Amino acid sequence: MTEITAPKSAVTAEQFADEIREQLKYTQGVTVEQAKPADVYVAASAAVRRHLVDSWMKTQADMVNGNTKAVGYLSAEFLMGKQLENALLNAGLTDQFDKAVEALGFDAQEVIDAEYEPGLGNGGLGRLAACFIDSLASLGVPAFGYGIQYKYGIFKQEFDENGKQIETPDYWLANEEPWGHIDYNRDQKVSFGGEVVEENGKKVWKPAWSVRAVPVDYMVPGYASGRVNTLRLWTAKSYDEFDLLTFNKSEYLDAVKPQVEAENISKILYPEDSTPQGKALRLEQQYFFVSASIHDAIRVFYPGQDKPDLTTFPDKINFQLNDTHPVIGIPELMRVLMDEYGYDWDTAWTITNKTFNYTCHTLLPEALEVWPSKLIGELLPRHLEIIEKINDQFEAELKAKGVAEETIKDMAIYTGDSVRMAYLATYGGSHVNGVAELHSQLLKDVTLKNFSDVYPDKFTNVTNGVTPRRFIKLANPRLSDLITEGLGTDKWLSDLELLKGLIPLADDDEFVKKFAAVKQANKVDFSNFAKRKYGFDIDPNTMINTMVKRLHEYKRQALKILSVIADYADIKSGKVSADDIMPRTIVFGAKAAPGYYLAKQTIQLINNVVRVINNDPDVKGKLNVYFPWNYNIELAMNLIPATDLDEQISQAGKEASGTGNMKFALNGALTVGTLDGANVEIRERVGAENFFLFGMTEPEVSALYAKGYDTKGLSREYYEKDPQLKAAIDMVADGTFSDGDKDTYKDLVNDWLNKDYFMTLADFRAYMDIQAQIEETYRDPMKWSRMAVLNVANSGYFSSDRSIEDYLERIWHTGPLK
Ligand code: GL4
Repeated sequence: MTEITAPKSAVTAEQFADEIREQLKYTQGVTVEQAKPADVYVAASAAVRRHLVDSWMKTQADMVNGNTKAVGYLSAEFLMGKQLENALLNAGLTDQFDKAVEALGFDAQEVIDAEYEPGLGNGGLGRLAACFIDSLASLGVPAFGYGIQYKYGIFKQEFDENGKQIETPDYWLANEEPWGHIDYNRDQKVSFGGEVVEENGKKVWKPAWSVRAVPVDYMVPGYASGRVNTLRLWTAKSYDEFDLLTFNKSEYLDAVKPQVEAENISKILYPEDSTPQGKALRLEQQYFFVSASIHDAIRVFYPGQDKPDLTTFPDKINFQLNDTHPVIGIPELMRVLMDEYGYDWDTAWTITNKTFNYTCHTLLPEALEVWPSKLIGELLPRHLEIIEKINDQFEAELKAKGVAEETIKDMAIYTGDSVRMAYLATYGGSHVNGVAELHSQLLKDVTLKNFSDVYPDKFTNVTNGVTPRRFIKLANPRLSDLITEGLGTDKWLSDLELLKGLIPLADDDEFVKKFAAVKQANKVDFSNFAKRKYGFDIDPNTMINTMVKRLHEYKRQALKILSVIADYADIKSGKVSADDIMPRTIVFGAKAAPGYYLAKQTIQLINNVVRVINNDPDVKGKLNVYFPWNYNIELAMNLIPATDLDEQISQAGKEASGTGNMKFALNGALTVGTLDGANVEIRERVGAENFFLFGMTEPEVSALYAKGYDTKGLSREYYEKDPQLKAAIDMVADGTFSDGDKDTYKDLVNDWLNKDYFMTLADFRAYMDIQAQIEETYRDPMKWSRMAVLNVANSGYFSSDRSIEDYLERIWHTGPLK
């Protein structure tokens, strides 16, 4: 007997069909006969939203009336993915929807597909925020996600005829968006610029201009918790709708200028991942959403109170700073407490310190935001003063602790010229965490070493996780059913460690065969999806070998493509017979930041390797490479369940965690990877024998830097010594992938041979060797599938529910609503 615990609404399919009809008629004004799938999508979304409203209101009321501290997750990015399927699942309406839509004469998948995917994030960091608010709601913890409703999300990626990346704007709000509810009556005023003056011995900020922050609320339904939290994304509106004076002078276009400028603030998501641009508009965005959110939390938790007792604020809500982007919230809360509510500095500091915690998501020094003081001073003069004073206090504290003068200088939050946001966050909040064990350790040992020496108790780790609802249940229904069958319960969806119950089934040939059949069916599905969406002809009987993530040098897509080229070169030169090759389909997915030159060159190279190899009859059916454009969550949800082998091959010590790695392991792909980020913990759990490890370790990387690898051009030695590597690089240089033009990739080749900061060449041999071992293993399908089952069974730890439980215990010290 299988125990089913998934939520199931009492509403029947017939009733749900009626609700959809009602929406179509009374809200959208179309008959069922006139309706298109996109109309039904809007109607069904509105209908399911109605089913969530009561829980949503009750959750809000309980949050304000109860004594359970809430969490405010402040994040510049929430990469939510499509909403309808997830909302149906959590509302217990999936079956009813399928039947209702069919009864109305529509195809359920077509209706689901009509939703346009919002891209309000760059990659892992934004997707993590989405997984976290899903888990908070599913655990019943009162929480707000606070961010920005960008009008334009991450750009749409296209490839031109030369294989170059083209970015086009993603105007995701072009059609009706049924999920966000704009709440004009809960707006906040956010001000900028001007000056600070003294009035009666008090500092008074006289801003020069203000924008109206209007919340757009998204329900965040929990899975089987009965709770629905709120994602509140702010949109910027102008107060000066229209300048009549200017208009009367008949300068019509100038008359709307203030409105256009104000609304610019929430216009566009910055497309850099891990490489921020210090642009004024970005600081405006950060302050805009953080200031609105802080004021919103005060409004929510002290309703109708003119003189609230804000010393209790940290007992009402804790703000998690998702990377450095919202760190301006620290001086903002100080300002609000002192200037708006009259608290003295010390009281304000105590409240602020208890309210904030900071998650660092990187090890790349260039990703830790540093703002020019001049810019902050122009935009937020009062905040700059407060930051200076925080820095003074900090220096005094360090001095009193006996920290050396030199070290104090190194630790400065405010250097005169600039403000270091990571340092401000570390000092200004109660806890700092990294996102995987290795990452947290390196934060303490390297990136924030001085801080960890002085404040060791602030530092902790919370390893990332992913939501099993979206990334197993919705993405991989076949595997979900098999897991439920194998465990005799579907409870694993809210307690992912239950997957451990599958361990004995790895020795059960029948189960392993069923598992292999699931993978095979998923591969066929993906092949059909890729045909439909991209026109690709992917052979589902080949190994599907995937590398999807942002294009960044440290992630080393270059290593993967060089290995493909090396294999190709071996066949072309006759060293290896194509018949001896194990048929493989390599799938890339990656966006490059628009200004990231070498990353864009790498994209161009991959596309041209695709063009050359896929059209070469010598390797046909053996070596195929595809690069579907515009990698997004929809593609991830189709590709991950179909993947046999996942690539996590970053240079050790550079990937903070990774979360794709977790999604793949949970979907029964094997990983080839370095000892980096969460790979370390995945390997520990799934077992070294079920993970393809290769490459230098972090200490080995450091030692090689010390020898001058990148400064003395040591990579060239690897090139000279390894004929296979040399052949591959030569093939890039000689124009094989650029119609004979030797210049196309010269900068890429030059970088490999003279600098190679991320040590692609140094790890090449180890990578080729492990790939040979992978082929051998794959030739034994039962062995491979057994290993894959063990990956699934042992990856339950990587649920974002577990991450949130760790945050609750180590950082937030709160829990579910009573
Ligand atoms: C990132 C890290 O690069 C990535 O390893 C991590 O998994 C993710 C979530 O913690 O955060 N940091 C930045 S910046 N972008 C990311 O995706």
